[in-house]
Order: sequence, then structure tokens, then C-alpha cells
Amino acid sequence: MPDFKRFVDAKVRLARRGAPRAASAPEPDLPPGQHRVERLPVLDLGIRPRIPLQDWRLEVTGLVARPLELDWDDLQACPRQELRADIHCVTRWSCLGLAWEGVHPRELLARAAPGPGATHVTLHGYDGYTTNLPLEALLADGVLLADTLEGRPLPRDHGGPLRLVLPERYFWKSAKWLRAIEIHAGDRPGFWETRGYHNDADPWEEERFGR
Ligand SMILES: Nc1nc2c(c(=O)[nH]1)N[C@H]1C(S)=C(S)[C@@H](COP(=O)(O)O)O[C@H]1N2
Ligand SMILES: [Mo]
Repeated sequence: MPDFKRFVDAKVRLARRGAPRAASAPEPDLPPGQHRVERLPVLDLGIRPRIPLQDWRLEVTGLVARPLELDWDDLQACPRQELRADIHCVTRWSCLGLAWEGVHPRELLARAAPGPGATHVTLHGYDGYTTNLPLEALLADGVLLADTLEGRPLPRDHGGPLRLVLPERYFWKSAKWLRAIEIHAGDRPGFWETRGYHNDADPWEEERFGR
């Protein structure tokens, strides 16, 4: 992976310092230390892979009985769901009430059949990004593999063709340009988790750094 040290250092400093507090009274929908933005910002490592749909594949690998490799048609054949979700970024913006549509990760994981002892996943992006989650967090309600945002195909800047949307955690857990879901026995910290970000990332608990 290229050296993102300066970018990463700047982002770590920003999150440590915190953003200016919103001038208005706290809103019940905003976790502590967050302020509201009206438009979803674009944030990533700066590599924005362009994946034509005919080349796009999604793998479900690792500790599974039946490894999967889906193409775009396979994905589109899956049952679909909508999700309206509030997004909270560790850099302290929140974007409320976005409409996503796509496939629940359960649909794919049920087919792949995680083996006994499977506890965690690594999500891999086409840009080389990784992030980790407990398997059960991926299988919970209110999670989506999204290929549309606000009724349109998910823009490349926001992780199209397909990204994870997991609103219950800070947004760095929601891998863009999803390439693979890898299942493990045990936890393997991802890109930001190995750089001081909190492993669990619950915005309501302000799990920004540490552990
Ligand atoms: N593949 C990939 N996914 C990623 C990232 C990344 O750099 N690469 N950045 C994460 C971070 S830190 C954030 S805040 C969100 C931003 O998503 P957005 O650009 O759609 O707002 O994507 C997350 N998912
Ligand atoms: Mo982020």
C-alpha cells in the first residue's frame, strides 16, 4: 500500500482535536461531539477505484463452507432492502436520514455458511482499504450492502458500485468499493484500527480512539 503517512497523521490529529461544536443546542439524533452536515462528505484514502460493472466481483471467503464469488447479475438477483440511516463520522460530522438500497449481508453469508468458530470479518475495498467487525454486527438488522444512495446508483466517490453501510458504528467501518468479505476465527484490526482508532467505534459511546 502506498505511504499515506501525512494524510493519516493529519486525520488522526483532526479527530484528536475535534471539530468546532455546533452553535445550536444538542439534537437528540446527534451522538456526543458530533455536528450536523446537510450533504454527505467524501472521505477516503484518496484512491477512488473505477470498477466497471462487467468487471466487478464480490468474494465471500475465509472460514466458510462455500466460498462465493458474485458478479453484478448475481448481486442484482438477491432480495433487496431499503435502509434510512444516520451516518456518523469520527471526524465529527453526522449526516442524518440518508436513503440507501441494496442487499443485506445475511443473504450472502447464509449462502457461504460461516464455519464453526467464525467470529469476525475483514471487509476489503478495491482501494486496498480494510476494516474489521464482529460477524454478528454484519448480520444485525439495519445493515446493508448498498448500491444506491438517495434513489440513484451509488456514486463512485461514495464507494460505488457497492459499499457497506453500518450506521451503528463510525463511518470508517463502512467499507467503500467492497471487494471481499473475509471471515475469520478471531479479530484482525483493519487500516484505521491498527492506527489508533477504536476497535468498536460506537458513536453513542464516543469510541473514537484507543483499544
Ligand atoms: N474502501 C474504503 N472504504 C472507506 C474508506 C476508504 O478510505 N476506503 N474510508 C472510510 C472513512 S474514514 C469514511 S468517513 C467513509 C466515508 O464515506 P463517504 O466518502 O461516502 O462519506 O468511508 C469509509 N470507507
Ligand atoms: Mo472517516
